[in-house]
Amino acid sequence: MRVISNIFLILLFFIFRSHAVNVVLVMADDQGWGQTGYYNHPVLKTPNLDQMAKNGLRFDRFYSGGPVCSPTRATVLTGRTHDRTGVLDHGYALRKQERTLSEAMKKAGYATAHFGKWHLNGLRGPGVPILKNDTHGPGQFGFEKWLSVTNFFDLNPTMSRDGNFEEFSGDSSEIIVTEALNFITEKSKSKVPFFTVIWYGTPHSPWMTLEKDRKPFEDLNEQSMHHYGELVAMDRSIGTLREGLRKLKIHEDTLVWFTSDNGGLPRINPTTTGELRNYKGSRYEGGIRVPAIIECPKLIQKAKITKYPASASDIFPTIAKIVGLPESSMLKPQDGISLVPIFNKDLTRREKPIPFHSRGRSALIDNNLKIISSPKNTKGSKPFELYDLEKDHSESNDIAKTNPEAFMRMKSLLQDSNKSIEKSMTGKDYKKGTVNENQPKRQFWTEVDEYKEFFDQWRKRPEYKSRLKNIK
Ligand SMILES: [Ca+2]
Repeated sequence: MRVISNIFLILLFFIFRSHAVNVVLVMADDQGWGQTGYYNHPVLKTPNLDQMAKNGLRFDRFYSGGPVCSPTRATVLTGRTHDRTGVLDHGYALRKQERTLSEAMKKAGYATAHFGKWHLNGLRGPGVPILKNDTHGPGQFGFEKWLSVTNFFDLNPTMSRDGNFEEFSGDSSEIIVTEALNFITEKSKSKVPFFTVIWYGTPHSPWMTLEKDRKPFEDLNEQSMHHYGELVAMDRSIGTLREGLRKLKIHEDTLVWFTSDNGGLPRINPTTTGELRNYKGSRYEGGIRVPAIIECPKLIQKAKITKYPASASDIFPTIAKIVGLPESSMLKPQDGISLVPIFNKDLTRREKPIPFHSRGRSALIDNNLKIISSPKNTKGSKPFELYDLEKDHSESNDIAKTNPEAFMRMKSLLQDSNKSIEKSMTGKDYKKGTVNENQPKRQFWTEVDEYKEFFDQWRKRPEYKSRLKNIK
């Protein structure tokens, strides 16, 4: 009798597992809000992203976690504004005291894997393969398998597979999607649900492309030609991923969430941010508003475009809701909300504002209103600015003085949010109430002893050449 009931339980387990929603998070590195075909970019075509948008939920107002790369990655994995997590800027390490989405998914029985750019281990400089004994690599945050580099990577990269260095040839986006599909295929065949993170190094510098990809942009300047060529390869890899899921017949049950880690770059022509103000690094829309699409036929039956303001901080609570992760898997305070209610309903008003806190500056978005605050004596900035994003797409008309009521309300929301974030920064959210002292320092990998034996071999590589030029 007992044997029969055990078999029954095992059967139930497999039935549950084969119906669980798989999750694939995909993120570009420096793709601006304006750089998609579906926004009618003047030179770039993205047929695969367009197709994905046509079949899913497209966000027109999606915000990155911060104005640069590591911060947004920290926000994606924790559901929290990056300053709370110790990732104050690019190249800072994520604190081990945080609770991550990857750890929660692993605990929930998902097979977990990370592919591509990591940038949460405290190392700066062009991406190098992550060391096996890195205390803050993907393996330390719940990823069972990883093929990763510390930062941006490009054509013919050298990467680290669970700590072992490997050379690859070809476009970096295509390489990691092929590898991710190998992982997905294996898990899908053994009926294990999977959580796969694909973080591209594209279209970040150094810009290097295959000839076929840069060909349509030969009339542009050298930099822009390669930059746009990289996006062509990235879009093609999105097609490979979607087709791969269809071939495995798991696309209905797999949620793919595409976005970018920060706004577009300056000095690229034609422009990267649509008509938004400013670029990567800024709290104006050009620095933080990014493309985003969720595709999951099982949960989003009817394709649509939403103007609902959403953010990278919503990724964790949304996945938690879908998968049924316990409340305790998310460290409080959380800055995001579950977006599941907007999957099949036309909601427009967001109840919880979206906060930003970075480099001593802050901002807060509450539906159409946005307040920006800069420290005293910041060159060219007022202490407070207020914009109505619905009427003023390019943030050119500061309405703080003409709308005192709205201004006071927004200022008070911003001050509350800043207070809460500043409290988190000192470690008050952690059990012991302080930050662990052994945080890795923010440094270039050229200062790390274990990398020194590779310097001679890497000097010739175009991505490392300039960094190693003056180092023996
Ligand atoms: Ca970036």
